[in-house]
Amino acid sequence: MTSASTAELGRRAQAMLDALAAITDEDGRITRLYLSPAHRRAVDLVARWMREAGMAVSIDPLGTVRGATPPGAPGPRANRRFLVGSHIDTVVDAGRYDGTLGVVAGILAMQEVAARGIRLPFGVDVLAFGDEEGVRFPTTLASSSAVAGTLKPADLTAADTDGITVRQALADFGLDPDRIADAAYSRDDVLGYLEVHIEQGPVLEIENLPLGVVTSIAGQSRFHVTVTGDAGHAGTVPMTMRRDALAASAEMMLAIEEVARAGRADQMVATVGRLSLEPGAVNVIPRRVSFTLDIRAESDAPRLAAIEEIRRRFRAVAERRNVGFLMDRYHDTPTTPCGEPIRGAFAAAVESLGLPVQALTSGAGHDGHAMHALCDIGMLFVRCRAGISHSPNEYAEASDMGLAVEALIRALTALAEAEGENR
Ligand code: HGY
Ligand code: MN
Ligand code: MN
Repeated sequence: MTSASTAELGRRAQAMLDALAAITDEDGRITRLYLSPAHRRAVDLVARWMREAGMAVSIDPLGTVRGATPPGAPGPRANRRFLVGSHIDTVVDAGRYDGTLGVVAGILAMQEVAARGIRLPFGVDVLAFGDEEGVRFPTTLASSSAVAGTLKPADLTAADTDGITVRQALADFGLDPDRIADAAYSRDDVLGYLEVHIEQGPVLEIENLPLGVVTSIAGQSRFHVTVTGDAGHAGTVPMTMRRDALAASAEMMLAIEEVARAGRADQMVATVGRLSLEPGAVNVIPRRVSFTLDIRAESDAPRLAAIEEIRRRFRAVAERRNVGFLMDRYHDTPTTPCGEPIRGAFAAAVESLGLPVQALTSGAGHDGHAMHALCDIGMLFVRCRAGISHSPNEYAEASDMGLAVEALIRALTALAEAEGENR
């Protein structure tokens, strides 16, 4: 059987990513939010690719597209499966590689395994998740949590800014929100989860390496913060008598930045990504401000300590300025390790390509956070230009992507060989 070269695999990956990038709900930029019309079109395209790759395709109750290879070669694990995947939802004005590369790499890898006549001793499901970014709804990782069996019906009550709940959006998408339990795999059936993803950071480019093996995914906490003061006439209320919710929020945001900067040694980062205020008139003192806080660090203790320090500083600002505030945590994921045997299989695959094995942590969150509740996870990072992501300037070389597909194939065959020793 002819093997596609890594250059050919890279070309194929780039063409598929370009086709997905054309599917957006906003002209001129890539925006494909969970359960949106663009997500529906992307689901249909990915399902077609999986069928063309010879996989049995299904859409689960959370909208995850699943492509299943036939069971493995006869043996003790023929009916168990490795899961390979990532997400096809995006942020607003996104790049074309974040998430989609992991789905495309999975499809190309399985197509190539079949073309080479490789009989793995286990099955493989390729999964295209729809809610990794958590941009439309105040949830995140809903579709991979459902696969892992940790999503609760109450999680479907989260509503987007138009007041549409996840439950309603699932029904509008043609899915049955009462069947989320059907999305869950049984632990006994799953051998592990593998994800290929762009690094979204600068390390591989600095080290001049195309691939890296992930050791852990940074934990993250997300909050809605609401600050309440008094509206008032911009021309008549003296500065010393104001309860200005926006000025107070500005001081709180600088406190967030100070606390995060102090946590540099723990790779701490904190971001206020969304802000809204009321009433929003040029000559009215803002009465109410809402903003989001996303805080992460390489390990859990410093992140949790920083949250308490931020809460303490918010309290001091609120008292001094006589405003009220609420700090509502709506997402919290612990630091997630990438374990053996998958991490070792990715390392062996990278070495077999004649490349040094660069281990690195992930500051970005991934579906692996959720999948770790079900099984061991492993991630392979692909170099991306200047580490840029969540931006239309996101870019990965086709040759690096081709190496990643080949490394995924070799990681699965390494896991098969390891499997052979267990017979
Ligand atoms: O926010 C993250 O880290 C991921 O891209 N959703
Ligand atoms: Mn991603
Ligand atoms: Mn992302």
